[in-house]
Amino acid sequence: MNDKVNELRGKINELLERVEAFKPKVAAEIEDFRIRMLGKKGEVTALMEDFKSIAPELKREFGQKLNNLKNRTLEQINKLREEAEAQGGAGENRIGDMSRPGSAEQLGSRHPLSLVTNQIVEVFSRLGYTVAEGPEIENDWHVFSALNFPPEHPARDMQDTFFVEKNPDILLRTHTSSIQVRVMEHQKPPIRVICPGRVFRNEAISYRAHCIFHQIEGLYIDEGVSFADLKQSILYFAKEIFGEGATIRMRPSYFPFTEPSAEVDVSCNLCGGKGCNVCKGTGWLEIMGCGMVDPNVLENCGIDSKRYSGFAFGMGVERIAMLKYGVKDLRLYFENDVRFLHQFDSAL
Ligand code: 2U9
Repeated sequence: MNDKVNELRGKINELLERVEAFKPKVAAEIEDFRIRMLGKKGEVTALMEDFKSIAPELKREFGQKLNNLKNRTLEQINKLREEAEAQGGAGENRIGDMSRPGSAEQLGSRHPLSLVTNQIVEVFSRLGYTVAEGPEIENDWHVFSALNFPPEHPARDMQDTFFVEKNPDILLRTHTSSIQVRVMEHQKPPIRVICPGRVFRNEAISYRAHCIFHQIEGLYIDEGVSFADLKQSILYFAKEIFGEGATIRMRPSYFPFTEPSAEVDVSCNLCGGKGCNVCKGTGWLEIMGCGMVDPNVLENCGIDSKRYSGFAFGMGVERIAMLKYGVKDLRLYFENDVRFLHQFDSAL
């Protein structure tokens, strides 16, 4: 008799463990489990039958144990059914096949400014340029004085430049030209560098201006570098970025660090040069400034201006990306709204 009682205790415990450990892969398994446990020929039902023949003094203990087993089994089945419903298995009544590969997480995409920067750097690296970087917090020499800015130039004003702790010698660079100055101070020609980076100007933020923006500048110095080399390099760049059909024109301009200087326009790729609202009817879009490095700048950086000449160019990355992707408001670049960023998922 004792053997029978012990066997019954063991069986109840074993079934309880199975109930707790039951983890269905598909919802149909829940119903199979219910039938196996609580159906007419189920294992819990069979124990209820055994209970009838148990000694009266043990009925109380076993009655409680069996009731507990039956209730736990029902609770577990109901809980699993609810979970299966919540997992969207209502129609098909599926819990989700645990062996199926997980659903793909949405991937991030490259920021349009990074995309354009990488493309520009790649174009110039094909022409033999290497990337150079430099500090964002600079001194007056590398941002202004070495670049031939006169002492009273408006860019040196508090209105235009951020000074660090009101020290007139420590400032946030207003252009990446300071990188090229540092390169020239440390390297002998030939020099061919492309310099991407963040720059800072004390401007009110609007759809077309921001106090932080990105520039890419290039510098090429060697013996016998001419304006014709500059023109060909810029034309190659324009065709690579805006398409084979792109043409350029140069308009005379002025910068303290280049002489002669020019603004570069590319033919409007939207209207094919006929004139539209993007190019304001002119058929041309302004993309960069450039020029032959002023001999004073070469000398300031320890390069013999009688032996060497060079050209330099500079462009705003936000502007190039606006023209390439039709971005209308510059502030979008800094807000990181995923609805904006995901539009560039498939961009190169
Ligand atoms: C050295 C010598 C010369 C870099 C140059 C420009 C012309 C230019 C602007 C374009 C739009 C800046 O982002 S922007 O506002 N840049 O027009 N930059 S030539 O000339 C240099 C640089 C370094 C040592």
